[in-house]
Amino acid sequence: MKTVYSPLHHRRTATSELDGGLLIEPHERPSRAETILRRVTDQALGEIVKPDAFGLEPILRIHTPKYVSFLETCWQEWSSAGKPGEAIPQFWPARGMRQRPTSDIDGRLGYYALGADTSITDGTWEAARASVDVALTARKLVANGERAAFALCRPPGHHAAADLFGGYCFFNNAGIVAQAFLDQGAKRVAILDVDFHHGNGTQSIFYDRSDVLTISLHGDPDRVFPHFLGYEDETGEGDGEGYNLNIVYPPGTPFSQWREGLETACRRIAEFQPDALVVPLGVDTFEGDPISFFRLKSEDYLEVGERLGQLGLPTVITMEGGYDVDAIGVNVANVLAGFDRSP
Ligand code: SP5
Ligand code: ZN
Repeated sequence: MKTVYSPLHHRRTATSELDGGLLIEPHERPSRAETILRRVTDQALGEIVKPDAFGLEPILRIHTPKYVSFLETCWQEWSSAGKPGEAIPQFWPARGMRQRPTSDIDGRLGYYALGADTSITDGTWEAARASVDVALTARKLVANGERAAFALCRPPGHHAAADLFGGYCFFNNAGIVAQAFLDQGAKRVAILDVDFHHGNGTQSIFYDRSDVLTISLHGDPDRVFPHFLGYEDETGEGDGEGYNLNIVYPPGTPFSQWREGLETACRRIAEFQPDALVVPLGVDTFEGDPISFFRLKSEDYLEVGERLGQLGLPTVITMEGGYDVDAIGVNVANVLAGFDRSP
């Protein structure tokens, strides 16, 4: 399948992530995308395509105008306030607090943040915009008849909600693609999130809707980020009741166990009869991932791709997490190759 890629991802080159009480080099780094690009090129999996520009309109179908303009101006406000480092949120509207500040950048930053793992830097806006364009270009390829397309998105998107950034995400690329399918005439779209972490942003965006089925397979949030969402009793609300499915796993989960959830997910999708499928793909399920706790092996990703392909749906795959940079290229390319070889 074709891969959509933009070198503008390099504009997202943060230097600090708060982890274990230290500011470390972020796990979500530019070499991730470069390693994937090299592998899909070397394996000749398909043409590498540059993105078209889609503007803000499809983003504003998912994200609030205030959030979008905050992201656009945050770095400028932060740096012109004379702050020496990257914009890292420190203060939140925690329990018992009430107001929403409109002036001070620390107050606004905390309002729109879901965690302190993600800084805002010079170039973050440009890279996040380009990442959406990559995703929407992959969608257009599929709408124009490709069986599937791979959006090599960076930064990732599935933790970003309508007005929240964090978990290394700013715009919900997969959600924007799903909404674009609907806006172009699809009746139903399924999103199957196979990243190690719960797709909290995607779940929250579509939680009260029955036109988008959201499914996420992930590490038990009682033990791991995003901590406060992603439990199995979250099944949707209102019209969306029954249209969200969370499948959680404990530390040490091997592929033999993980694939049972994939099978459950695929059966639910087939029953839903969507017009299109979006797959937020993280390979942080890999046994060597530095921040995760599943035990998938490189060859397992071939079978993951093959099972996704067997659904027989027009499919957009968006890149999410995966932090073992040495293995990320092989693992992602295996998913794509597995998909392509499925009948
Ligand atoms: C897109 C995606 O995969 N985002 C994940 C964001 C996770 N951020 C919190 C990471 C906390 C890492 N703690 C690491 C402990 C390492 N021993
Ligand atoms: Zn992840």
